[in-house]
Amino acid sequence: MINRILVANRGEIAIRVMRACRELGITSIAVYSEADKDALFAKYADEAYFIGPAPASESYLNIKKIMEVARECRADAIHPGYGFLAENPNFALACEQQGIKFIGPSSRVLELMGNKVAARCEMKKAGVPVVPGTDDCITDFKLAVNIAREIEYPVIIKPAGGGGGIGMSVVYEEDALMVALESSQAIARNTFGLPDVYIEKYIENPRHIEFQILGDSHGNVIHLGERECSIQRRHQKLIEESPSPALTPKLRAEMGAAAVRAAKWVNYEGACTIEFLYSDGDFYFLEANTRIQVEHPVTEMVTGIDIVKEQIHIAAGEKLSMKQKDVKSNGWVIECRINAEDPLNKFAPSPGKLRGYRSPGGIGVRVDSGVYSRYTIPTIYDPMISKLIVWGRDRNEVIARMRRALYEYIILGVKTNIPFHKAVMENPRFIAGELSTHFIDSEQTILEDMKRIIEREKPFEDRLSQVFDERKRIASIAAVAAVQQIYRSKPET
Ligand code: MV4
Repeated sequence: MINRILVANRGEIAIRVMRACRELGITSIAVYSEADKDALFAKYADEAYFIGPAPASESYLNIKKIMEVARECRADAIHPGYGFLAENPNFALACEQQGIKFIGPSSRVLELMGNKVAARCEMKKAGVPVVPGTDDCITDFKLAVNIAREIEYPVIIKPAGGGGGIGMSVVYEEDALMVALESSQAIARNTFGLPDVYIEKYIENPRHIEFQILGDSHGNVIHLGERECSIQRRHQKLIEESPSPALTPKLRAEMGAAAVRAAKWVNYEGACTIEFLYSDGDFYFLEANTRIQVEHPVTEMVTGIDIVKEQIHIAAGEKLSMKQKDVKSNGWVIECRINAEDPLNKFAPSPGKLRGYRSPGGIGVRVDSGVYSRYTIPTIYDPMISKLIVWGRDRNEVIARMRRALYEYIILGVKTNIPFHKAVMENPRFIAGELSTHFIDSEQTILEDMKRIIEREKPFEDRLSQVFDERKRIASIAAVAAVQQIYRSKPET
């Protein structure tokens, strides 16, 4: 039985986990840093403990301190959220040793999947398609030359120690291989403490399609369908959707079966994501994410399944509450990540005080957030304000609804990427479902569209700033009035 869960994370994901706890009658316990004294998650929790200074290394990454609190407050289990310690085998091991249930896979699986060369190797053995490439780390330059010749240029060099694009380098010809290898190894050594790199055939214009997996401690594994996350910037996902416009039922079944095979092969317990590159009807295993992901609500909204609750049931040793045939995808879902960043200044972080805040609502709209009106977004952590997740019966309806919701969203005091999302929701290629991981770079008009949208909204924003004055109490009414005026002055299409 799990009665008390310590949430070793902050922000919206901490609240997301605590909401599941509340529905299950479980006591939620927050840990918070100096920078999060006013944060919503620390107030939402049933209990909250201060764990240290603002830098994550001294608080949210401090295994010793968090385990100390977990012992003192008699937590049965720890939910790590995403980021921070979520995929740290040492943290999972510390939990295992102290008899506190880590809500996630075993330290052994974290270790295995954390090494991308080992993961690739296991997936090959499991019969999951991988990109042509090396089965081992590159030990010498001659070997690298031979392998690259065999798989043919372009190739991509990747660090074994980490995903996320850091230290990756695309090589188009043999002359550039040596320099690229050395630079990747240097970056890998510095960032992951492991210089090992490996080589794969470079897939030029792929889509990123990932499958949500649930596995219980009795060996049952199912998938909850896919999410397409092709719209990214610098390896940061900005928009995710389900289903993927690229998949046919046949491909979905094949990729889903491969993802289930992958998880079964390592006896996966908990929720995880199997990432694939997809191009021209072919798909290749990329990485396994051994945690709850930022974009998990997309799957929740399209299947109706509460993934965090399932994680908790699985951690308690229960069997999955549904079988593969019970999983049904209904309609279409899009998620936009709303960040405090300046879209006209290369999306530089723009933290600060939210002088006015009103989130959208209505049918089919979900907002997962850790902020509130007049809250100051700390500079020291990532600048995500919220995730706006919208459901529609089909893709056209969900796009129209997302646009509607984006225009209802009032955020004053910090710059946000909402204009970017508005521009994408009216982009012809996006509307046609023609996505790829190079979408943002290849759509030249998005920047111009954003500028036009921002210009158009300036007068309303100035007026809104006045009515959101702290002494006034009519902010919501003003917001609704402004929405109508802004939304109606759409571009002449
Ligand atoms: C690739 C690739 C093309 N070919 N591997 C980037 C982050 C990491 N998760 C894997 N990444 C890629 N690996 C091969 N063999 C292209 C990318 C890639 C990418 C992947 C998913 C989403 C966005 C991306 C943006 C640029 C490159």
